[in-house]
Amino acid sequence: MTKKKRVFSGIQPSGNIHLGNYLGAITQWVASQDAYDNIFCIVDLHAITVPYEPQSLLAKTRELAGLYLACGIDPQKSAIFVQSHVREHTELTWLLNCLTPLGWLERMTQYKSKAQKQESVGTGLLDYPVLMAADILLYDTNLVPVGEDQKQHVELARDISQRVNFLFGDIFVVPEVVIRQSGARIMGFDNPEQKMSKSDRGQFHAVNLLDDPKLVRKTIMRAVTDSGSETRFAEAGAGVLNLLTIFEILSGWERPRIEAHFEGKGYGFLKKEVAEIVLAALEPIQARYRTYADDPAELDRILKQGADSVRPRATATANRVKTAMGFVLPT
Ligand code: AQP
Repeated sequence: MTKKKRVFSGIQPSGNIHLGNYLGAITQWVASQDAYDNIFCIVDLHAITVPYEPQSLLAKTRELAGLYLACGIDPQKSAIFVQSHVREHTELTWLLNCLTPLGWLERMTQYKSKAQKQESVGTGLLDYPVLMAADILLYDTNLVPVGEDQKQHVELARDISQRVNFLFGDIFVVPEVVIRQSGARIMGFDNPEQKMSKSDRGQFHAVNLLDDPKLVRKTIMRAVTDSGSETRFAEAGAGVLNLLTIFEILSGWERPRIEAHFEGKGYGFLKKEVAEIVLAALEPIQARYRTYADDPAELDRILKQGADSVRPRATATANRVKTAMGFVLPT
């Protein structure tokens, strides 16, 4: 029997989890559960790279764990754990820091755009991709399913792994990025030129997975579109394309069927249909989420089980790297 490929990915507990996170990342994870050996992380150490409130980090970490489960990540099939519960993530980050040229980090587009928004930029923000490389490389990861915005960071993890392999021998598996063909970049409903993002505070910018159904409907019905009537994928403006893409992923329909369904019906109908399909997807997620939110002890048990299951592999990788780099390991 061939060994299953390993998948690793994560989300920051840094705000409300939105449709972009769900469609761009989580749906891919759920779909990969039977075919691959999966590790899904709640990347709390990444969430402190920009100003944050400790109380919010605490609450959002638990909320995200409940949402992973509610969205269909099955702890019998996939490890779910909190990044800071496995200390080797920070240890490997330091080792990789000392091998990563500064220029590689300064080129990262997410760093440049996030740094512009901060009065004072913490070193952690620049170092974010090295921590992400450590996350991925610790587990001999083959595949990293992410949204389009994280592609550059996974490519950097590849560059770092290849550099370390060149300098110290064959240590790391070189990971590959997995981006879905459609839906890798869900756009803001209030501005379809900008990706849907947790840090955007616009009232009708995003649909969050735990939003009240009335707000979900209102946000989608107010989605910015052009003033035309085009509903074909190839010809649609950014706002309409975003709505069509959301419908495509959630319905599982082929494009010709979608185009025939919406032809000549106007944008009001499109928005209504998208709102219905989004609400139908969110309803079971919200119901399952409530059962986990009501049982924090069970959530803690699952997170501990996840961390305990991945830790031996992380320790083995960190020791392999340290040995190759000339460290004396403790006896
Ligand atoms: N708009 C999006 N469309 C598709 N995928 C997306 N992802 C994020 N936004 C979209 C994917 O979701 C996963 C988790 O994201 P994250 O929390 O680790 O990082 P992020 O990109 O910083 O999330 P946000 O929502 O964009 O927050 P901020 O406000 O920090 O900018 C990743 O796989 C990501 O690609």
